[in-house]
Amino acid sequence: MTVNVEIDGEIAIVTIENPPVNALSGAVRERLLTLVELLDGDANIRAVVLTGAGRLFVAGADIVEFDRPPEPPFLPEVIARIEAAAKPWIAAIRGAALGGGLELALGCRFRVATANARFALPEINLGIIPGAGGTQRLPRVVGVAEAARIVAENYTPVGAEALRLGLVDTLMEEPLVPGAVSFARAALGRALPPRSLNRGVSAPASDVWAEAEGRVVADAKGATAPLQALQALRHGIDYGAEAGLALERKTFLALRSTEEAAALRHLFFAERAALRPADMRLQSPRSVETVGVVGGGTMGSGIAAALLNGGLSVVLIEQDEEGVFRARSTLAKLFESSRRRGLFGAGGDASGWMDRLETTIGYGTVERCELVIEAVFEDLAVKRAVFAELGRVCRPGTVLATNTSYIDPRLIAEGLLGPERFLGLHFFSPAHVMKLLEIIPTPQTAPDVLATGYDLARRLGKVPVRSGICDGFIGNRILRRYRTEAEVLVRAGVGIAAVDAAMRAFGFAMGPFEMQDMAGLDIAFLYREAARSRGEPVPDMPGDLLVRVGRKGQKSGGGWYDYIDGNRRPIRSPEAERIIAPLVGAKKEMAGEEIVARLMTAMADEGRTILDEGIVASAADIDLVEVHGYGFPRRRGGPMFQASRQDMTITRTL
Ligand code: T1G
Repeated sequence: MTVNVEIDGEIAIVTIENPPVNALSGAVRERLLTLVELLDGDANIRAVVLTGAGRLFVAGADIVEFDRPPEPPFLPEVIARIEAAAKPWIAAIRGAALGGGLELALGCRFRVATANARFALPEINLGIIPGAGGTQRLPRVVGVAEAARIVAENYTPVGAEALRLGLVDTLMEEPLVPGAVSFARAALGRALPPRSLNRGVSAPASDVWAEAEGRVVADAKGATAPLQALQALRHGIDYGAEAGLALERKTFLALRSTEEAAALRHLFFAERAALRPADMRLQSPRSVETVGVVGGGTMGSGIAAALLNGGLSVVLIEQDEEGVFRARSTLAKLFESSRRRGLFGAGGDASGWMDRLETTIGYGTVERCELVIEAVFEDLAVKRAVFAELGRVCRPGTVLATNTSYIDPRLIAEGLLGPERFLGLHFFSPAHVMKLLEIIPTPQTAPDVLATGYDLARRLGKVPVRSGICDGFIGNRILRRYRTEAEVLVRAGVGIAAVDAAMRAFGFAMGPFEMQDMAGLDIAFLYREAARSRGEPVPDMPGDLLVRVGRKGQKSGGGWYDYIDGNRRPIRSPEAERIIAPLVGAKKEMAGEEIVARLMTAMADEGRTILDEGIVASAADIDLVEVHGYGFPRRRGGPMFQASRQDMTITRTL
């Protein structure tokens, strides 16, 4: 780590160089504080340009430090000293000014930036709020309404938008630093603007707060930080900047040590580590620009949409005109949904999304694909037939992938020409939304083919998790255990609705029974029946009794719950309870926390078994599977994180 100083005439140039993202570690803060004193005392210096080495300005505070008590000098103190400096500081920003990086720039008298520079206060994604003046300086620079969106809603102005807001004073081309030095010289010839914190700010119309609060609470999904960020901002508007700073710091310090913040930091680092496993760091992926997708059903179309969203070209292969028509109409809907979700940027530019899609019948044009993903019916014979064709018509170097969700990829690849180029890429439905990608190599998969899977995940903005080969890989195995444990509770007399309510209160969008009604009870039933036909001692479960009388979930009009007139709202079903009664004990009251603990324990137990079998590399990977593939509430960190915290609690109480 260094913070370098160069002198250009009467201008000092201070460059933060703390790879990989110029995080404001304790050493950087210390050096900045020393420098502001030095430069203030140097009569030859009239202004200071502050910039970051490399591709971005500053990514924020050093998140690694958050697992320890805060260490002085504290960032608010450093920023306040820069803001109070006798010589004006000019922040020269390229790439990104995030979190504490934006707060540091707001402490400068001016901000100049390149057109690609992004400005954000992403602290709420870490379960905290800005802790170094962002909630107070920002509204005084850009106004309350815009500041509320940046502080509490992840609004990220870029370049020209930041200029329009007044967040930057001017945009400039590279080379940035010489431009900033010239800007500084010119600024010295004019009256300086007021320091950010001293700028006037008018209280907004009362509906601004009500609207912002409504949006923030609606989007928060139970997370506490966004609303508290907004409250800190408002406190400073209602009671003055000093009061706002005090509440901001108090709230930041309180949130920094919460379970939620620890969980979100755990996922932050796990997501980054997942993209760059140690054995892939020296592997070059094969070049892929055009991807074939075999099968235009729900999964195939979703995968095609994810590929198109990632900027790749797609050849979607169907068997007949009807299949092509169905796939194209599905893709048109997915295009609309991606555009509505803002996936094509503010301008809504679809960057030739549909132009990069070719739909075809048969394998006539598949030889131009560098990767082909099979997404046909989950049947071994059908998949084998597809790969027999692909092995024959694709170029020898083309990577071949199966999207199977539970069939052993080795069986699918049996007899395949060039098995080293084959692997499993298990997408999760809806594939253009769900971030999880389970990557399943076979023993023959070549390292550069595996690296191609990881590179595809990166380009699609997905979270890759490598899985060994077992029944259900990682996620479906844990899901089976979770559902079984939920049925064990019902068999013990705990109410179906009580279990679902407990898991919803924990943060799941749906409880296990509501979710199974949506997905279909027959999947678990058929799995258990298959095990029974293999002679395995699988006891009857309440769900089996329901399926046997045709109650398969929403698709059959009822499962664990009743559904009236096609309405998807689950209604308690006396009929279902009558059917499962032979397997259910006397009614048993169980507190929601205990229900959660039982189901978390079951998930973590299965996770530990999966780890022990070497199916997955780390407990954190299991958490990524659950959070990004199965709706595990992000602010809880995942079942393995939960278990580790319980263990810590147990250790602490022992
Ligand atoms: N602290 C420590 N390490 C960080 C970091 C940070 N803020 N940001 C990134 N890294 C590491 C990351 O773990 C990875 O490590 C490497 O840098 C490259 O990251 C006081 C309290 C900046 C947009 O939330 O959004 O300021 O795996 O793979 O895709 O109010 O990193 O190589 O060992 O993500 O090019 C607020 C978080 C902090 C920004 C770059 N700031 N970072 O993306 O690279 S809290 C953030 C990002 C705060 C103040 C509050 C992204 C990026 P490794 P990467 P990238």
